[in-house]
Amino acid sequence: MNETVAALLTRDKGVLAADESFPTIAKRFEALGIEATEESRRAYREMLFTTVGMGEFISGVILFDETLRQRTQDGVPMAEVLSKQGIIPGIKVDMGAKALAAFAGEKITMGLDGLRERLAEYRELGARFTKWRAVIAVDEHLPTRACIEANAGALAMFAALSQEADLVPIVEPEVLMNGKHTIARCEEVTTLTLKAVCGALFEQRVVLEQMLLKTGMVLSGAECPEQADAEIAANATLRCLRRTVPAAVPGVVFLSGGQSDESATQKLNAICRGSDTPWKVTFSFGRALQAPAMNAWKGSPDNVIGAQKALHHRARCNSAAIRGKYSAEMEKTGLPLLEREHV
Ligand code: 5MM
Repeated sequence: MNETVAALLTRDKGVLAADESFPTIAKRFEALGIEATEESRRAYREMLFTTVGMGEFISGVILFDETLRQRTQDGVPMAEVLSKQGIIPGIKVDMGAKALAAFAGEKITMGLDGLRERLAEYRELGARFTKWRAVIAVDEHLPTRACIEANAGALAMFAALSQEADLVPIVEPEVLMNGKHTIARCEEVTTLTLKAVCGALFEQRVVLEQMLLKTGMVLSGAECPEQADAEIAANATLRCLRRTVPAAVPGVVFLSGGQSDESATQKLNAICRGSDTPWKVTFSFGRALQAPAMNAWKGSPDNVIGAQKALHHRARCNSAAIRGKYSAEMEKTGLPLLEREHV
């Protein structure tokens, strides 16, 4: 686990979240007129993972169960394709967020039943880390203490079981950005959530040194009329994390949460620029890394190179951001992708 943690946090690299469940990938494909089938999902993920040079900026990829069992067109297991690029395969092990009984508008993440057995199988299949996502909705009255506590408990049990199976857990409590709430309210909710999650991790004897925390940035709600800029968001995010996340946690990786790709990179840059933190900080974006690639791909083999260039470009921009070296200029001057080779 120590090696996996160190490799995931390799300087200048971050994690690609490509673990969309069936409903989520179907929604993303549908928006582009792509039919979601086992084959189209396979072809899409093969396109992502065979991007030449991706290993320069990406240390790990979070996979969905189906993908970990799939092979490329040439018959190479997806986990092996990633390993050949020097990228560590990981796996989403939760079974999705479902309605929390008696708490309208709130969700609890499922998947603890049978988890011990599934983890053993995932390790056999080549995964070296795991991920579990909890979602916390924000409005005037939400979240409730009960929802935060229930999700924190499940996250901690998932993390303990992962470590028992020699897999590094990525613990992801996501405070949703949907809503009209202010950045101050987001900071308040994120602080309460991270405090509860870190408390539960401690109670469940999770080894903090052998896990990563995946969190959202502290932002204004997507429908809030007053949108805080990158500097304000970065200060609020760092203040919140410093108050809640023990220094023993080796790394904090950010989700993008529905921000546009460039905005997520800009805010990551502001967080990392000149900040002195006890944990390493990097990205673990899903949409903000994949959106331009998926838009370029559109389900056609003719668009593979263009889509890979788009992924490579975003990975490179985010790598610059974690060094605090990203600028809007980079969006215009993307380096050409190397000629496609067999990886
Ligand atoms: C890639 O999206 C992940 C899977 O979501 P579903 O379980 O709903 O299909 C998601 O967990 C992701 O790993 C993180 O939330 C980060 O993704 P974003 O798009 O927020 O960066």
